[in-house]
Parts: sequence; structure tokens; C-alpha cells
Amino acid sequence: MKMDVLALFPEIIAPALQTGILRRIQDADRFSINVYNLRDWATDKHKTVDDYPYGGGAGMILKPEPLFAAVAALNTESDAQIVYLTPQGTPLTQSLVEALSLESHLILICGRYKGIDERVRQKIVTTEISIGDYVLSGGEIAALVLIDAIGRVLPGALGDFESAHEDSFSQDLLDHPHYTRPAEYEGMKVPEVLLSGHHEKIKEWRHAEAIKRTAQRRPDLLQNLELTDEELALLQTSENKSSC
Ligand code: 6GU
Repeated sequence: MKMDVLALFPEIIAPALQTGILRRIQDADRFSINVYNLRDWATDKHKTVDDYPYGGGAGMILKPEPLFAAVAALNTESDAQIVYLTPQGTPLTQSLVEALSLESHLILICGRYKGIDERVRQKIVTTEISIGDYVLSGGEIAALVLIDAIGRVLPGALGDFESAHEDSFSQDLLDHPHYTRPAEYEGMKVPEVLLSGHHEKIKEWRHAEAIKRTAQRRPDLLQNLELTDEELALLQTSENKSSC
């Protein structure tokens, strides 16, 4: 996967790329990422990248020329998906992350101010993505969220291939509780089943806890699932318990 990022504040993004999994997959040549300052494609001596909105109003708009020039310079194979990070985009989900992780080349455009000239969207942007229903001061942090989420599902990112597919959301359920030593801490005990060594029972317990937790915290997620009779019975029991 090759990724190019266009930003007005590349320094927000660059340091995070030198840490953890993102560092490791770049070193392993699984992921090649470059962050560019959009000002490098400004054409005047003041390096102007924004201008006033036609029709008036508050806030500045990113000019079309630097964005068109930057994307033309970076999309050398003409095969890149051009992703614009904006609160108006498609909400980011794990399945969108996985779909994007299969692309060979992504160019991310981080907005600032009031956004970008509409003609850039019409002509070159292929995907618009939002990371949630709140407003950030710019797209850089959203880009970093997307980069991190994609990076960790790339082949070779996780030591244990399974762990990416076992975690929260990969099966549309929240994660089950986790415990480590000691087996008892200030009177609070680790559930017996986890100490039993009985792998089948542990798996069942974890699945049951994941279902209960999802029902309590994110019932909306369960609506996309077809629950088995056993799972439904489990929810019935835990509803009765929590209403006592
Ligand atoms: Cl992608 N950009 C900005 N500026 N704010 C956001 C966002 C993106 N996603 C959620 N809020």
C-alpha cells in the first residue's frame, strides 16, 4: 500500500508515523507513506493556498489550483483513490477501513478552514470520509485516524494474524472483558472459567460477555446480526438480571 497525504499541517501527522505498528510496517516495506505540505504546490510568492468564498461569508476555502497540481504530481500511475477527509463524508467503519486497505494507492486530502473548492470534489475526489459526528479544526487528525486503522489491518501488521479478526467490530460485537494476573486483586476475583484451562468454555464465556456488553452499550450493532436462539436466550437472561 502506498499512501500520500496532503496537509497544511503535516507536522501533526509525521511524528505518529514513526511509532508502533505504523513504524514497523513501513520498515517491513508493507506500507509506504509520505506527507506533503500543500503549500509546496502554491504558485505565488506568498504560497497562498486559500481564498475568500464567492458569495461571501465567514471562513476561507482551499483554492483549486494547488490541489489539482498536487494530485496530478502524486497520482503518477493514475490508479489512486483520492480521499477527502470531511465531516460531510461517509462515516468511517471497520468494513470501509478493510475495503480501503486493499487499494494499492491512496491520496488523502486534509481540509482546513471552510473546506475545499467544490470543483476539486467534482473532478478528482473519489471518496469522502468522516470520522464521526463532531467537527475537528482540520482533516489532519482524521487522516491520522484513517492511516492508523488501515495500517493495522495490512498484511504483516499484527504479529498474530488472528488478532485483527478477533477484535472488537471485526465480528460486529464489542470486545469481551480481559484480565491478567493477579487472579485476585483487592478482593476482586478473575472469573473462574478463565482460570480453568477449558478452552471451549472460555470461548463460550467470552462470546456471551461480548453479546451482553454489546446489548447494553451498543444495541444498534446487534440489529445487523442474526442471533442464534442460544444468543437470544442469553440476552433474555441478562435483561432480567439487569432489571432487578
Ligand atoms: Cl474528516 N474532518 C473534520 N474537519 N472534522 C471531522 C472529520 C473530518 N470527521 C469528523 N469530524
